[in-house]
Parts: sequence; structure tokens; C-alpha cells
Amino acid sequence: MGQKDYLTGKLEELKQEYKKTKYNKATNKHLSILRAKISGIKKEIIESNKKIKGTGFFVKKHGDATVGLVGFPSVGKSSLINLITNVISKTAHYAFTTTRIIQGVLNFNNAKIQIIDTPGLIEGAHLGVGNGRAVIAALKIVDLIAFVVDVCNISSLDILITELRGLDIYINKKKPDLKIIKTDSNGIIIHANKSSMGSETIKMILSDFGMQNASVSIMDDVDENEFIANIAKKAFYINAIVILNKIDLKKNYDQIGREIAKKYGIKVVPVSTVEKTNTEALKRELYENLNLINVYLRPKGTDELNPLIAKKGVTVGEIAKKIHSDVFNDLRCAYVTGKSAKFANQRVGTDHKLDNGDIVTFIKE
Ligand SMILES: Nc1nc2c(ncn2[C@@H]2O[C@H](COP(=O)(O)OP(=O)(O)OP(=O)(O)O)[C@@H](O)[C@H]2O)c(=O)[nH]1
Ligand SMILES: [Mg+2]
Repeated sequence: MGQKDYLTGKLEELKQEYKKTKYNKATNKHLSILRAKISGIKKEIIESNKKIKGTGFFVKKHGDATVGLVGFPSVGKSSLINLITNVISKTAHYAFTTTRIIQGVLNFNNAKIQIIDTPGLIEGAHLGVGNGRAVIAALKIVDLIAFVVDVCNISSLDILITELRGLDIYINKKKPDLKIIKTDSNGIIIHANKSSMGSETIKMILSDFGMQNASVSIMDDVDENEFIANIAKKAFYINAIVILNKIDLKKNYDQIGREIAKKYGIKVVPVSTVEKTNTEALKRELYENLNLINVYLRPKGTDELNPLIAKKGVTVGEIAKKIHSDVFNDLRCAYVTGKSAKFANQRVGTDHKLDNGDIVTFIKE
């Protein structure tokens, strides 16, 4: 057994023990020792993972948005990236064909969408099995996760969601409303707590982060892990959809898709990569679930329309900044025609929010 396997095994052991131990005055000390041990081992694992850097797991963001294809081995992730982008990623019938991250670009509706194909994940991935930690860590930069699920093995979805959560990636979940403001004295004061954690647990966790005095409001239900991940600022909230692949192999794929959508509250797009079924619908779903919009810039006194890709809810000012800081600095107001405007050529300020298809003319000082 390698050192990394030993460390991940030990970490799991300690986590189990921590979970099993109920908090009370007598176990307080034991729990705090366990937490210290857990944090020490996590650091060692991070150190040993650093060696993996530079072997194809580091991804730099490109384009207007990034989608990560994630799934068990052999579900068709590489076949998919080959179908919808300009790259060629090796495909084969055996597991773990892809051993590093492959990037491609999908051009859709003027947008350049970066797609990343990842090595297959399996149970235990978040503990390092099959290089899973490095793969999951690379996903933290994506704007959308597309779980690729084989229609013949839909149980993989549960495992994938759990594995991602093991490394603090939360799927289709709102970031919890937590307010923790450090104070100078008076200890930890909890003003509101809608979580299942008791006040002693909250105080213990904050004290682990060196906070003895703070004003605390927890307005959503979070468990200990999510609370800790948020305090450590390493919780990631990422939207996801399911690509249900290989529908050529199952007649009742539609019903299977509906069941997944209902159970997980997630958008499901059925496709067959070999038969190229639903490819255009898939591209559209990726674009729409990234909340991308097309905005058209019309220079003053012209009929020109210059398309620009942005995120839904982008403001006039943010668009100007995206072009150049000088454009933003010179900007006084804008004329907007389209869905976000009450009437054609409505005069708006820099904080006006734009919608898909809007036409914008900047007015300088
Ligand atoms: N019947 C059928 N087979 C498919 C489909 N898509 C992919 N396959 C086959 O499934 C096998 C695995 O495909 P890959 O694209 O290599 O799968 P992967 O998810 O990238 O696999 P890893 O890289 O090992 O994680 C290949 O033999 C493909 O031909 C599909 O829509 N229908
Ligand atoms: Mg592959």
C-alpha cells in the first residue's frame, strides 16, 4: 500500500470515528483531538497530491463559460466531447481510457463554450481512488457540470454527487446564508440558527478556526461539513445537468430520464453519441443552463450590431468594463431596446440589467 492510500484510509477511519462520537462535555476534548488529526492528515494528502500537478489535471478557463463532463468510466464522455467540439479524445470500450483532462470548444449561438473531458470517476474518488481527488479538484473552476450517465447504469449519479460533495462541491444548491462577523469581546453570540447543529457544535467549530468572539446568524440548514467548508471558503456551488447517454440501448429511456429528473430535481438530456441523437438539443441545453445571453452593441448613429456574450443579469456597466476600462470610465448612460427595456431606446443607467437579445448603445460623457 502506498503512502497516499495509507493516508486516505486513515482519514476515512478518523472521519467515521468523529461521526460516531456524540458531542457532550466528556467527549469534547476527544473530538477536538480528532479534528486536529483530521486537519493534519488532510494537509499531508494535499502535499502528496501536489506531485500530480503538471500531469494534465490543471485547467485554465477559456472562452465565455466552461462545462465539465463528469461520469463513471466508459459512459461516453470522450465520445461526447468528440461529437460537440473540435477536439479528438481517445475512446474505447475499456474503463479509464482517458487519463488526463482534455479540452475542446463548442461554438453555439456566438458563444465559445469550453468543454472539459475528464477521466472516469468511481466510488471513493474523493479519497483519491483512481486519481479522483485531482479530477474533482479540477472541476472547481467550471460553470456547469454535465453528469454523463449511461442509461443502463443510472445508479452512478448518486455516487457521483456524493463523491463531489466529499470535496466540497455542492450541486444545484444555493449558497447558504451564513453571517459570521468577528467581534472584539462577548464570546460567540448566535442570533439565529436554522441549522441542525447545536450551539455548542457551532462554537466548537468557530473556535477551531480561531474565532472566540463573533456574531453569528445561520439562516439555512447546513450540516457540520458544509458549515466548515464555508468558513474555510472552500465550498463550491455549481449547477448541473444530466446527459443520459446510450439511449440507443434502452427503449424506455424517456421514462428513465423522467424518473431521474424527478428524483434529483435536475434537467436530463437524453442522447445517443453513436447515433448522434439530440445533439443540437444538447448544445442548446448547455448554452441555456450556463445562463449565457447574446447582447448586441450598436455604436451611436449606426445600424451595426456587434454581438457580445455575457451572463444573464449582466449590467450595462459590466458590459462596458468587459470591453475596456476606458469605455466604462467614459460611460454616462445607454439606450436599450429589447426584453429588459420598457420601450425602444429606453435611456438607462450603468446598473441596468440586460436580457437576451438586447441592443445597447453607449452614450459617452
Ligand atoms: N451504444 C452506445 N455506445 C456508446 C455511446 N457512446 C459511447 N459509446 C461506447 O462506449 C464506450 C466508452 O466510450 P468513451 O467515450 O471512451 O467513454 P468515457 O466515458 O470517455 O470512458 P473513460 O475515458 O474510460 O472514462 C466506447 O466503446 C463507445 O463506443 C452511445 O451513445 N451508445
Ligand atoms: Mg474518456
